[in-house]
Amino acid sequence: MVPSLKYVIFFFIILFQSQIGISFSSQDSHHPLNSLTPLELSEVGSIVKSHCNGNVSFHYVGLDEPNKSHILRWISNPHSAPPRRVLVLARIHGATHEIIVDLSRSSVVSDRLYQGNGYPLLNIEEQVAASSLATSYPPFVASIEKRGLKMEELVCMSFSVGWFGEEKSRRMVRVMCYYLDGTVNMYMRPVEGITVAVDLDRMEIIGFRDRVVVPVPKAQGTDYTGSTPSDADDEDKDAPLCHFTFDGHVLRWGGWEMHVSFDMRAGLVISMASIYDGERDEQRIVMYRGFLSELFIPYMDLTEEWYYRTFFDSGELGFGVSAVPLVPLKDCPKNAVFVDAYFTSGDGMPARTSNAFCIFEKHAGDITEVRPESSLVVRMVSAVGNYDYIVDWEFKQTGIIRVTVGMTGLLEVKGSVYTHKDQMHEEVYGTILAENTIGVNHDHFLIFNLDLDVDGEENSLIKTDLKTSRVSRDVSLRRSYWRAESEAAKTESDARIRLGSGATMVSVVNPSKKTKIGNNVGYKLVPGSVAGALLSDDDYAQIRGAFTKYNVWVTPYNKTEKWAGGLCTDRSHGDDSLATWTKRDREIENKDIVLWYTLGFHHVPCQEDFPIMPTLTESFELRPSNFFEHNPTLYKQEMGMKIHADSNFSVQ
Ligand SMILES: *[C@@H]1O[C@H](CO)[C@@H](O)[C@H](O)[C@H]1NC(C)=O
Ligand SMILES: *[C@@H]1O[C@H](CO)[C@@H](O)[C@H](O)[C@H]1NC(C)=O
Ligand SMILES: *[C@@H]1O[C@H](CO)[C@@H](O)[C@H](O)[C@H]1NC(C)=O
Ligand SMILES: *[C@@H]1O[C@H](CO)[C@@H](O)[C@H](O)[C@H]1NC(C)=O
Ligand SMILES: [Cu+2]
Repeated sequence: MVPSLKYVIFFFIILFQSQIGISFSSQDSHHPLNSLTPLELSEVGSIVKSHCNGNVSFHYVGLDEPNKSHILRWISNPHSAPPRRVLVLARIHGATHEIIVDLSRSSVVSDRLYQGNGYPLLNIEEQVAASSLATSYPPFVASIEKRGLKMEELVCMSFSVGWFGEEKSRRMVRVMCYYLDGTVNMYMRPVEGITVAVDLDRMEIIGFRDRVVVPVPKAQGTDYTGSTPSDADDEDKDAPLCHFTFDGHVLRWGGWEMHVSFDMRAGLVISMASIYDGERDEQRIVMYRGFLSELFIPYMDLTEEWYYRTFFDSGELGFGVSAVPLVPLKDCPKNAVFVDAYFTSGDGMPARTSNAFCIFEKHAGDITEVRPESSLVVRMVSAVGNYDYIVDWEFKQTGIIRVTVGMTGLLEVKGSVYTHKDQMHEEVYGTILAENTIGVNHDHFLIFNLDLDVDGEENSLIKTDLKTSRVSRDVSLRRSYWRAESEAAKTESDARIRLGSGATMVSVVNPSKKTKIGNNVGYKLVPGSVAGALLSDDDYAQIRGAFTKYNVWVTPYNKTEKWAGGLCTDRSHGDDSLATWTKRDREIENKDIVLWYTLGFHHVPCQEDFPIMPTLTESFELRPSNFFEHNPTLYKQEMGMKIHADSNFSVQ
């Protein structure tokens, strides 16, 4: 949520990286969905700089992905590779530009002024620059002195400020400072009561208010030791060596084959995941694309210094940029393979996050028919401000895809005058966790973009309701039973689903493919925590985060509809978002469709979350449902490991 020390450290990594230069050779494969290499990023940087005579700041650089039809054509004919194009969101003379660079032609092919509301991701450099303005601003210095605090013990950070109905908003942040002086755990000692607003384009302070003096929480009891050895270590002792192959992008394991890439906004992107069906002797596509589209974290405190905290961690800060280097044995088990990631920093130079992903085979405790089930995990950890999100994409031999999000880290706490619950006679918007420390209530909503192509592109969403029926005496001695009533969603409005109340099940089927005994081939969504939005529809935060209103949405595939909170999310008005796109109520039956799923929960902090939160884990699954003729692992056992040698689907 909030730029953290890690950001500051990152900043140095970037500086360091720009010195090293870019001698990395790209991987052997030339898959059109491959992550942008440092060489390509560097080339994009110089093409854009010369295109606009230098004065440009970079906010997003990512693959302008080729049309799906072109990718599918390329699979059968590797000579028809689509052009390698890159989307750049840049700020030039106070305006946002959407620039497309064609790397095959080394030129800018289009440069469009972004006309919508909202601004692109904040880059790290401007966040650092804005934060450092406060400490040299005389009124701010006076406020710190008034509180009896030492300037040199302050660490300041920039917070995005949301949108509250104003017609035209400028790019700005608010700077919030924390006090070290005896703790390494800076988030635990907020300096409350002071508001510093910074205009990012002019890089100057445009607002200052010292409203109220609140005691800074004590340092005592806020420290924790960051490194605890992973409990995964023990269970790995007898782990066999890797059974997967990975050429830098294409991952093959246990019949699964997929493409793994990195985007500075989304982080990990899984493409073209297919699974070998031994019975049909065929590699069958399941998911064309899967990634975390947005994270929305609104806080519930109405005071002047807090009300605006309604963060969009992906669209405002970048979930990929916030990836932290994974530490072997601590963050990933010993059989893991690590992958570096590259992104563009604000000045257009490539920057590296080493060990941004790890890939490993996991031998789970889950037992399927007495056989231990193993799976393959692709992991990334993003430290978006105070929280660490651990995202695992796990692929099982049973055909199940499980996505797990672990959350740990530090709460964003608020300083308070109270030292005991009995003193509180006004609303504090949270829980008192320690003396002078309130953990403010908030939500975490993570929305995934899941372009399922179950055995081909044309799919339908099936809603199944379990309904109780009464039974009359002349039919049976039973008085009731339940039956499954299924219906295909015809248009987008049929596919907006609130889970959790009643027995609704959701699956994606291929209406033109059936099993031998006649069921439609499909995959079902097994949801995890299904918290829904509690804010009113007309609350500005909720207008921007309206995708939280339903747990499930379906859209027809459209490659520009990627980001649930819109392309330019910072200060957005909610008019370019999943909730507005679906108002067109397009047809989605027997079409190439995208399933959107929101994993969410409400967080009422408790004392055990202080000073560091024990990992909270939530997950969901995509599970084959009449996709195979029977349990696919049984067939694999019979066939031995034939699967491996034979998988010959796509690439290179
Ligand atoms: C990609 O598809 C869109 C819409 O279907 C089309 O307008 C566009 O020309 C296509 N682009 C390329 C490079 O084929
Ligand atoms: C670059 O643009 C900014 C904002 O428009 C302006 O303040 C600055 O003076 C420009 N710098 C140069 C070197 O042109
Ligand atoms: C794709 O989505 C964008 C944004 O919603 C829309 O403007 C565009 O018309 C859509 N394209 C197609 C081919 O439907
Ligand atoms: C794998 O692909 C190669 C080259 O396209 C082809 O010659 C070979 O027969 C394929 N093998 C299988 C098992 O499909
Ligand atoms: Cu939380």
